[in-house]
Amino acid sequence: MIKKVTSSQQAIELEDKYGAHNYHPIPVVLAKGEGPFMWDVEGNKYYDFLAAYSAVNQGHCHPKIVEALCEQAHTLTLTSRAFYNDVLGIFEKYITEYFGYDKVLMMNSGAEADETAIKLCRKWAYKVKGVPENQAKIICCENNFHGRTVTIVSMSNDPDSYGDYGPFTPGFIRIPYNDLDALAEALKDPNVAGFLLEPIQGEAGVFVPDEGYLKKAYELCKANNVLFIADEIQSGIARTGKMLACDHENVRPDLLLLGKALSGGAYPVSAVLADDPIMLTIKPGEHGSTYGGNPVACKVAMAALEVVKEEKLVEKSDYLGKIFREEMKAVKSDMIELVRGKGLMNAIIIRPKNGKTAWDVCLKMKELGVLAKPTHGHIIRFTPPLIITEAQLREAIELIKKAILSFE
Ligand code: IF1
Repeated sequence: MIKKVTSSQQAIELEDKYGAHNYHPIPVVLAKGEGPFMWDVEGNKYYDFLAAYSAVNQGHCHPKIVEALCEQAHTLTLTSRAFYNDVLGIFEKYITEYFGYDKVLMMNSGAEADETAIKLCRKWAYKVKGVPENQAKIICCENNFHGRTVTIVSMSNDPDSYGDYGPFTPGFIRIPYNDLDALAEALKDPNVAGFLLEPIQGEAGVFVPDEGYLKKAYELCKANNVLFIADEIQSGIARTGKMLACDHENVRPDLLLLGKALSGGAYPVSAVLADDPIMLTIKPGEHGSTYGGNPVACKVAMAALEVVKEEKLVEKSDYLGKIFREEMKAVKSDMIELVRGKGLMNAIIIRPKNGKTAWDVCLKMKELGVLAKPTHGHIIRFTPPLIITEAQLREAIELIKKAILSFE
């Protein structure tokens, strides 16, 4: 059995031969991570400016999170929910007080959190709002990304996400993002039970809605007895310079979806938070998951959330994000079409030049020691771990500038 790859090339060949071809990664093979850094098989060091799409906000292999993982892994890893255990209730109290909700339903992946929210919303529609059976509708947004299950891609307008995966789940109304008139119109349908959105669209390329959009959208939903469902799986946990992106407008979602950095990149953990009138519509045996809320997941997530507060990641994300956008906006290159974002959730829209694209910029960045990856061809997302220091951020910014200016 191969115990360790001897080269990056060998690792790439193994994946090509034995793994599904459902990704096209940047050609780098990582072997170690620590804080804002990763090292490849040959020992080259990189700034990680993706942070696993904002799952590693606390930095790679954070000692406190790894310690929590290891300690519980040596004690009790999984009981299933057929029985109680001595960790879940403690964590449920911790996370519901942390975010200010009555209850939490623990799952594993972000997609499972979205699926859970869709089921909770429909259950609430029939049991509380009084929508006729099987008539509940959920409003979603153009260019959304909520995961990759068949029901979730039923909401998608991205052919890469939904292509050849039909037949699709009915009951979704898709409207333009950041468009209150479209929302008001869609809300006229009495069978609408929920509005599911990303407070900042991540995969769409860090699309920040107009100031006031979230607040007004929330108010429109309340006026029509419709649940406001915030998918904060990417935008949450201090990423945008607030604990939640909804906090920028003091909006308290009826359903709050968390994942990714909820566990600091150490373990798959996701959660849906809601108050009793919504959460208690699901009765025993009506939803669940083998690993959902397992003792390791809970200990890891508790440590990951403590790190956010102890290391003041909300304040750091806000302060460092302003530096990033200011520095990148000052770059004199016609390859930079637009710089946008909030906190350390940013993106640069790249204007192709002499046939060079965002992909070429990312390859050059890799050469210089910074890792990021384009989305939708021409947009590069920059989401470094929030524990990066100002000095490290400024060093990485110089390397990013150098990569872009190398095409001048
Ligand atoms: C991949 C994208 C980002 C998410 C939001 C739910 C989920 C995600 C707002 C589902 C997951 C991940 C999926 C990952 C790459 C990454 C991604 F490029 F796919 F679209 F971040 F933008 N809600 N996003 O961003 O969470 O089930 O993955 O835990 O598919 O490679 P998950």
